[in-house]
Amino acid sequence: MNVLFMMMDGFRTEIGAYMHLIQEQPWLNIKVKTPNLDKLAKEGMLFERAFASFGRCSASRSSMFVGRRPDSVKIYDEISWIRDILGENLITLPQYFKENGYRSYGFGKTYCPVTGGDRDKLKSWDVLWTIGKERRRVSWGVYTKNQSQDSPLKDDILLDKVMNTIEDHRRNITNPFFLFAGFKKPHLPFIAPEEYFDLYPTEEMKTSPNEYRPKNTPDTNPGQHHNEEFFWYKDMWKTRDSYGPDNIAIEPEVAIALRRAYYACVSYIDHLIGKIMNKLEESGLKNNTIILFAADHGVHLGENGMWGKDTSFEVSTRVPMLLKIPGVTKPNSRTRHFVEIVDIFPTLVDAAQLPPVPLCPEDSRGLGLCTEGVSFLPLLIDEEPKHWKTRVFWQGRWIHDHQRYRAHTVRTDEYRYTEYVPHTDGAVREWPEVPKATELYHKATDPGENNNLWNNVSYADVIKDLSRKLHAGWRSALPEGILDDD
Ligand SMILES: [Ca+2]
Repeated sequence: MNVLFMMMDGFRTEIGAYMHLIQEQPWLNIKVKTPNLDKLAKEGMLFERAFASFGRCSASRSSMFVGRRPDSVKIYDEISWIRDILGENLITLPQYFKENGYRSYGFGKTYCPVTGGDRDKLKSWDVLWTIGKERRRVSWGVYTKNQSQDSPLKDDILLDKVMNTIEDHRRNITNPFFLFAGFKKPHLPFIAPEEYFDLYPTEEMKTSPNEYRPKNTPDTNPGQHHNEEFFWYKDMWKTRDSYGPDNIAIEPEVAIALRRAYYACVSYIDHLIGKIMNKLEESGLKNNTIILFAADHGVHLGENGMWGKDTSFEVSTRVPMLLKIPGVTKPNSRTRHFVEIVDIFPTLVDAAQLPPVPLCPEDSRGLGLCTEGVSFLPLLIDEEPKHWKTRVFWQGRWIHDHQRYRAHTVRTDEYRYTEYVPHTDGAVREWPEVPKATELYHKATDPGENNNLWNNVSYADVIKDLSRKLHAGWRSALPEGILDDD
């Protein structure tokens, strides 16, 4: 069975097939146009509640490729390299497939930084093509036919690589493939061909429904982030001042233009995915290829008064996930059970029927192969397993008074709770008695996370319980039976 893993860069859960979830994700744009992804969702399983392990590329992707959580992988920036930290004996997801007889292809944006993948050329990949940096001066723009001659869009080049690889396998290669296609869009700059802008007339575009800081946010605002990537672009410099340190909303016409360009990129990507799906179908490989569509994190487009990724809010950490395993997934199936990006490694291994990846011990330093995730194959086989995890975790960062803090979040069915604690290069072994700051949102009544209940006395017991669960960590949240089988 082949594996085609398509990973998007900063893609919110905005696919037509997710729009039934607007009550619990009020930031969704119901007018998004993604016919090809909707079709893929109909063919396989849609994960309604999938989460990244961190709201930014480097940490989230490293965690996904290694199958462990950010405080075990210890990568929070675009400079550090996983093997410098975790050792040369580390076995990554593509490497595991490669070592098990697969031909592994790493195309596009693989690890973060974008060139980081080069350093893993021999170990993880048989064939590697990295996407390179886009040198654009504006935050968004319409890509014209003239430009296509001198500088094709990176994702168009990626598309060619993927199509040619499928064709090669159809013709010549007998080994199964593990093909990782890391798309560049819809990450900034929001540049897409004109026809995709036409799908979103300006007059129909709306600003985000909650362009404000959550109520009861203290002046020492832990939810605030310092990611200014929207303001690196020349056309955004004049807006930077009005955005300011408190993350207040930007001018409505700028917001509308950016949002429109973002959705144009989403529909452009959808179109490319349609082409890949058609190619798989034509080549006769669709019935023996596992297809996974996911994203490394989301992005704020004005929600919670912010622009950009890298926060603990769900608009930054909740990701789309669609999976089709021929002969296993039931068409048009959905699950509400929680899944996390660290689950991808053991799940794909399980789906391809390779030897399972062992569960990591509490401290996995020095271990080449283990995972802190859980295969979610049982959710596909039996949509209502007896036991599944009832909480998930993600991490983030915060800088305050020149001090670095780490954000640790636990998400249950009912709440999102976050503690901000002094930064450590690794898992927190001793939690401070009083965190520097906390956030609590009652997801059941406040899905958009607009009212921070951190100091509301009537939630004191809830906070106590969530804090205990957060400190107990991922092992305490494993589905029953996993630790016993270990
Ligand atoms: Ca990213």
